[in-house]
Amino acid sequence: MRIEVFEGDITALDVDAIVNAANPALAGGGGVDGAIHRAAGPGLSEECSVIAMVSPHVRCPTGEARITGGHRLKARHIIHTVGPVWHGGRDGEPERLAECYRNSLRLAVDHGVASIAFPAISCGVYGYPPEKAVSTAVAEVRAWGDVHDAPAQVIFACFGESMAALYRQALR
Ligand code: AR6
Repeated sequence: MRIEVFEGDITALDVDAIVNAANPALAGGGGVDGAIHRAAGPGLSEECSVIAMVSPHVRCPTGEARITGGHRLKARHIIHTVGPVWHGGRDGEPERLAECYRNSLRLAVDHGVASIAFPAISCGVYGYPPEKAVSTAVAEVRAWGDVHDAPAQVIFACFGESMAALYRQALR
């Protein structure tokens, strides 16, 4: 498994799958979710709207993942996962965030994805401390690659130099 850091807009990447930091309704929103929905076009919302609800307004519970087509993106697939909202770290946030990475990688492998890009899940609106989130992201991707079939290329796509530096440091 080759792990890389990319600084810039995840929607521009020519990979088999990009991961979206979504909300439980898969309704679109701000941040990376908004960027992905804008770039993918209206077909993405239509596809999300027919994904089954597991409880009122919840198509994807926190820590789980769902897959759709990439629509107008170069990426063939979008894997939507819902990160935890940070409440101080004692509310299961680290385990939920770890599940986001594992469940996304499981879906990726099941769909024959050879290259995948992750944003910094939960590090924006959801308020997860970036250093902690980056360490979980790197640890989970590496641990997955040690024991499961895995995409040959994993990219951590991030906005800003300071976020990229955190990933590079964690990967060293
Ligand atoms: N490419 C790469 N990274 C990006 C991009 C982009 N185009 N845009 C933002 N980021 P956030 P969350 C970074 O808030 O915290 C949405 O409204 C951003 O700088 O997108 O999981 C959803 O609908 C940050 O480091 O996701 C949910 O309601 C990281 O992506 C909620 O936000 C994640 O920030 C999810 O919140």
